Amino acid sequence: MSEKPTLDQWSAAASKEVKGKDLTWNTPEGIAVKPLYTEEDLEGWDAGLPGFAPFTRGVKASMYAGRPWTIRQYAGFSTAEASNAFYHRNLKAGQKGLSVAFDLATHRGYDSDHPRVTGDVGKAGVAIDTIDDMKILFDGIPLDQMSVSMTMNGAVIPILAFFIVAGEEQGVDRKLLDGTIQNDILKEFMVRNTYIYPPEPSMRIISDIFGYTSREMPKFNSISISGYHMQEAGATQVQELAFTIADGAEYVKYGVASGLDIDKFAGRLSFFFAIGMNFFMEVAKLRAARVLWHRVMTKLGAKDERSKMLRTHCQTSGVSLTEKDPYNNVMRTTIEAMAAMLGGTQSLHTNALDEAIALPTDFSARIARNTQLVIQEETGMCNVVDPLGGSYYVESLTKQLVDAAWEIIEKVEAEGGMAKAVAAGWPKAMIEEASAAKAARVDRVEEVVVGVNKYAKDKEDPIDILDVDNVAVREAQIARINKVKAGRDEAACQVALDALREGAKGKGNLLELAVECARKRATLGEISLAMEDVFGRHGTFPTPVKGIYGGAYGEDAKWQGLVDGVSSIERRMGRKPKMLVAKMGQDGHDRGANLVSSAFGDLGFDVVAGPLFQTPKEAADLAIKADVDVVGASSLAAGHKTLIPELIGHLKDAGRTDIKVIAGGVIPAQDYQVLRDAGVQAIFGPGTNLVNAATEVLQLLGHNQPP
Ligand code: 2CP
Repeated sequence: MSEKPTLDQWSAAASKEVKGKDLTWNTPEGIAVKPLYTEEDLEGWDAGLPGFAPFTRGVKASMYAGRPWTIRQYAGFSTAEASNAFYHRNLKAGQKGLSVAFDLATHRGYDSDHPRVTGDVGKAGVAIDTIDDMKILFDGIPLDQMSVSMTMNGAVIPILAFFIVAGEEQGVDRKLLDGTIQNDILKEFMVRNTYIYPPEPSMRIISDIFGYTSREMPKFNSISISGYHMQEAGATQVQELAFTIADGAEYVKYGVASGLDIDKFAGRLSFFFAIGMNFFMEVAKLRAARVLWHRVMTKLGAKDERSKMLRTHCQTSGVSLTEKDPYNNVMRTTIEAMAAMLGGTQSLHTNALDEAIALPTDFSARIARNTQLVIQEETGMCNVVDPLGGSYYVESLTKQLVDAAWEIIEKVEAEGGMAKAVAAGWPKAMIEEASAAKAARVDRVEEVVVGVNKYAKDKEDPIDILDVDNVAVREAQIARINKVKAGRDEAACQVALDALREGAKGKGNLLELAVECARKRATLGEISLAMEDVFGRHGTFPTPVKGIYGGAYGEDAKWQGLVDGVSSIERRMGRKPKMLVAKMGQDGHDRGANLVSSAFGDLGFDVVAGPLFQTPKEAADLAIKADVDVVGASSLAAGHKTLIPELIGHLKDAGRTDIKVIAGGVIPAQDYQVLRDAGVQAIFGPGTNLVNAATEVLQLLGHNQPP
């Protein structure tokens, strides 16, 4: 019998094959992934069994062998009628749970008739202004039988109140309402930006919702603690994991401080993670998350095992999708969906292939949904619980992620918890640094994106995408708001709103008070404003990170050529070229804007990072006041065709046609001509290489010798 080879022998053989090249892969998380894992890597690690603490291998003993995860596609289109029809079609085609996407006006607590939201109504989700909209949204969908997830954070009180009253008016006892509300404000302050109120009252709102739902809606998940948006904003998997678990710990502490018994509400806390392209890392991340949550909740004093069990929704990664060569997105989403299921998710959204540029069409939504159906029903993958359990690599990675995330969680704890850390700003800064570093890796082709920075097609064929006529949607919404207001008992409505306002000043349960407002037909904007009168509206200024993007280029000749170009413009103008990076409308997605600010700042531009949520007039006024040479309008939420032409109009009215306007973000090729006709001088779609973009901007500023 031949002798068993040793690890040293393997190492020598591998090294010989690759002529001594180091095969270690250093991931962005700072984890050194070896080319081989063996049982030696599992020392001191026991993954246990599924259904038993700490649930490393899954929260249920039988997992998908007993019941597969919920196919829950996130969707919302323009009006309640259109969305309702879409939900019915999807449920008929095999979807199992609903997940509502609201438009940004609704997220930010504005009715559709508010002047700040002209570009946002019905874009990127459904507009909900009144209880009537909510009733139409769920028409023919029995709310005691269908679990409904609602992605709402800022205007969480009126939306949940409308949902409860829509149930009441369907004859459904709220004890039977099943579903989830996102209700996760800490990550809004960190990365997603659809907050309304300042942090303290926002945290009170969450405790009030925990209090009300644990008492009145025992089947309802009161929060979806979300790391998804962190990864979308550029966080590494370790950052996503650590900050999400730390957010969860903070909510539990607030709930307990508000007088709730931990085991009365913790069993209904749920989570939400992004699943990107680093396949095994994502599988390990979900397993590590369950270990970490069990540890945290034990420390916080939970006794019931259900309070310590991390149940999660997952969504395949939006930022991993590309506008270029878009059918590659089907493969990306399939791989990500497999990572989510092998990690043991409870519920999953698979992105449609066109989601890098628009809301899905029926065609693309069908492929996305069928991706999950094929995995569930054709592959046999669901029949074995945690099939990657025991993999040396996956188990070792799980352990490494637990350890790496725990370090960050302990740092957060040492500094007084996540609310304090968010206020101090360092988690956001860490994520933005990771984001800038990633952008540089992709632009420098150190990270491959097939069809974008490698193997690109010579000519792209535009695909059919969905376009929403938001003028028509807005008019229809305004008509319904007026109808609801005309038909209500005005005095009774005002009494309910006054009671909510008083409750905000004192200690009343805000959700309970808002349910009464919804019954009396108060609008979403009115309910939000009653609280805003007391709490105020929160605003922030971006603080772009410095030196990370540029630092990655170092002495690179092309980069240095651009730096010299900026210097030559500076000599000619007697000052640095100046750019306003503008975010208009209620679109809080600031990853693109922050990246542009960082990269152009590193090149030597004087960058004015404009505040979020400006109107086109406010952005034009700021551009003129700051006397910029160029305005870069960043749009990631489909408001560009309304907002950017308006901005140009205001500059023109002020006689400042010399200020150049460029546009970037999620702008489909189909919209380029409209924008060019309006006067936009350069357009940068998703996946733009920032060095190439800067070359074009320098040319616009008269620097005609591109490096
Ligand atoms: C599950 N069950 C089982 C088994 N598996 N029973 C026996 N054997 C099994 N093997 C039971 C569960 O205990 C539960 O009953 C019921 O079946 C439903 O299962 P679940 O696992 O709770 O699934 P779910 O109802 O779909 O709930 C999943 C989550 C929930 C994760 C807990 O919070 C959720 O659906 N979240 C979705 C969030 C979402 O859609 N977010 C959209 C984000 P019991 O309840 O009686 O125990 S939008 C994203 C965009 C990008 C944005 O945010 O902007």
